[in-house]
Amino acid sequence: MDNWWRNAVIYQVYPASFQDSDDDGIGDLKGITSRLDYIKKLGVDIVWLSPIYESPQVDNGYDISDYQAINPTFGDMADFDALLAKAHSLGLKIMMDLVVNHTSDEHKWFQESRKGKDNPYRDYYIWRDGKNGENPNNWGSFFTGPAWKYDEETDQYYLHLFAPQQPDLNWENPKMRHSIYDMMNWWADKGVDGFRMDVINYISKPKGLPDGKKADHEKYANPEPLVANGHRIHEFLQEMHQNVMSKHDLVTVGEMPGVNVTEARQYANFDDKELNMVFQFEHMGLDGSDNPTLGRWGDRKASLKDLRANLTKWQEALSGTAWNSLYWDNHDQPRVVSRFGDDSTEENRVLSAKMLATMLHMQQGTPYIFEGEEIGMTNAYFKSIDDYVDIDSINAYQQFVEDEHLIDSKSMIKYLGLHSRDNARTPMQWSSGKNAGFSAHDPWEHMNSNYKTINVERALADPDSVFYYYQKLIELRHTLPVITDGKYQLVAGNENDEEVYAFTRKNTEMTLLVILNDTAHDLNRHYDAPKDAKLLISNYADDLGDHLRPFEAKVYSY
Ligand code: TEU
Repeated sequence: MDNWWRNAVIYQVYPASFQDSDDDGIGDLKGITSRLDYIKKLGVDIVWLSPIYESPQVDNGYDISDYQAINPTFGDMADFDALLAKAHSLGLKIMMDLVVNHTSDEHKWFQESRKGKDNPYRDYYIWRDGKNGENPNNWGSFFTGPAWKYDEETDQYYLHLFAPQQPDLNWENPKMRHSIYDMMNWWADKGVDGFRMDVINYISKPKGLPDGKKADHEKYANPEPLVANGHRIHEFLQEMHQNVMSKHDLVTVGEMPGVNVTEARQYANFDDKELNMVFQFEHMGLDGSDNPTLGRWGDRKASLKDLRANLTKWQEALSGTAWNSLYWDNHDQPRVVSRFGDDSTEENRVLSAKMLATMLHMQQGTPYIFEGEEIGMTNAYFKSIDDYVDIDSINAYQQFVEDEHLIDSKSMIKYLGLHSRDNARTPMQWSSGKNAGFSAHDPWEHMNSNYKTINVERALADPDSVFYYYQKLIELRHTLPVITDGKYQLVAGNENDEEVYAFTRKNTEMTLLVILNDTAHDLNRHYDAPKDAKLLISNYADDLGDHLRPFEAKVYSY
């Protein structure tokens, strides 16, 4: 239980949207370096950089064409070295995004691979013959359409679980695997402190690549049940650990759609054979549509009951065995205050952002903060499909509205406003000045129109801001061991409460009682805390005991 990252807090930077230093409308490394003092002020320990590598940017850098070069719009390797040095001088660690389920189709390995069946790089990717002139199997891509692309050159198809420009690497090939480990060691030798591993539980594909299950009206099967947590995944991660992680002091987190607690206990086990922690997705799947074909494209809200049951399940199942990562937001998710909170008034935005922060930061695990979350940035709610730039949003609109007529355009615009990845990717709101101080140039992605009210400048000037609340939560984690090691327990009888979430954290020295009003109204609840219990943190200036005000969050210690 003594690893340094266990009481750390991680801040995610989405490079294109953080800070532009050369006024081309796209954020860059120099921009990030210039804002490291701000990140340090928040009090976090580690900065996770979404991909900064050379990439044609079909999927905003998750399509890498050279793992050992910097994308020119972000700067060059000297800029990276300067960023790393400045971060280290401030006591901040740097976690890199590692995207090794697939590369870009412009990566030299793929360029070679497609040249011929006997090319030394052929088996770096997954090539198959068609079946009667059709795709090798019925898998669909996560970005709509089939997961296979025909390549005339050799009359075969290659697998791409994401965009056609993101061919999947063949992890069955030991040479390919060792090329990845060499690359990881190269970065570790350079001094980076960890890796966030993109869809890492998808790398082991099932033997024979069998068809997936699909409903009759669906064209393609969702491959996730077949590719997630595949039969060789633990072997591959253990091999990676032996070749890379065991040789350096690194923090690792695996992004794992479709992971359950049983698998997570093995991936992130204290025996330290694979990864330090995983990003699970279950709490991100509680809202959306009731129609499985539409997935998250709906407007059903998550209930407190479901959310609490899920968070509690993960707290309990990993306790004492493995380590949780805690997150609400990232570059793929809508803004938490718009999703699980209330952004309809300024007052409720601030209160609910703090309440949700308390809910997450008082749990056991390593918390992640996505840029802008710490000032309570909201969804952008763009009004037209032309405002969207994310491939996932554009393709979903195309499929469900234009091609299949499953949803009308007005509804889909509403659902995009609730769930599009673009909601997270609007530029960071630094000030009320032009383009929120992000860039003098019009940004690559529209600003959220509320930047004059919600921005860093205002947050830093207001002692009651969401920013200082996050700062306090982080400081508490760093000073009170109970937040890291205390046992989580729901308050008896709380499991069916539809309005309030209450839990305790307890170690041998201290107990914390966390009380969260998840509604926009006043209510009463009685919880037993000793008379001399101290109010550790709250989003209200005073304490009315059993009377809870809208979105009131409070933590007692005793
Ligand atoms: O995300 C994996 C993933 O689960 C998403 O692609 C998800 O399917 C999508 O956001 C719809 O919810 C990772 C990255 O975080 C994402 O940005 C990349 O697009 C994707 O992998 C491919 O690299």
